[in-house]
Amino acid sequence: MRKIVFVTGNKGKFREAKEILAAKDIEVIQNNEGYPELQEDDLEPIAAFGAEWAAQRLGMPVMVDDSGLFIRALNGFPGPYSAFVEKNLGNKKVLKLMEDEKDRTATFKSVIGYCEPGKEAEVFTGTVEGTISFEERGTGGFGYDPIFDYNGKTFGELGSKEKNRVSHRRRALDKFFMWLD
Ligand code: ITT
Repeated sequence: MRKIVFVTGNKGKFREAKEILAAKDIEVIQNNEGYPELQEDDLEPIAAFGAEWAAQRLGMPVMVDDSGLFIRALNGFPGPYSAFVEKNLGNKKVLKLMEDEKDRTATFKSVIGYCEPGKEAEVFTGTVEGTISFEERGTGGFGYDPIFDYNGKTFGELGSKEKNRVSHRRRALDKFFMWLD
């Protein structure tokens, strides 16, 4: 079985990746020592740099997942600042920012960076389109899941099985797996 170290401090991301990759005979091991996150508008260079940095440091095949929520009416905010905004503002304040907005479309994006020591990183992007709900709904998932509405249910209401079938992370991991194969 292939072993990959997943460098992330986010338990929700790790749990989902583990569930998705278990079906593919890949064992993922969590490492929460972090990596330097570049300040960029796009997630791809952040994931590529992080994966290369961590692979060099750990001497093992490494994956990282840089993700974020891009809200159209807010010109893509919080985007690459999603972790900071979640920690310091939270879902209620994001909903407040969206109070008067009619266009509620948003994109969840996940970029998997993968790197083997001495090689260059590969990146795999997955997105899913939805809308920002008017209130938090559901207790499943993590982070922005209670305010991300996908076809009438938030990711917080969907349950992990259903979310993992359609999510941005699933789509990025599918591309990664096809490449590994
Ligand atoms: P690591 O960098 O340690 O992996 P992080 O939580 O800091 O963890 P990011 O920098 O990629 O991760 O920030 C992404 C933010 O978006 C963070 O607040 C996540 O909780 C949130 N997020 C990412 N994927 C999500 C998902 O599937 N559902 C809900 N929120 C998500």
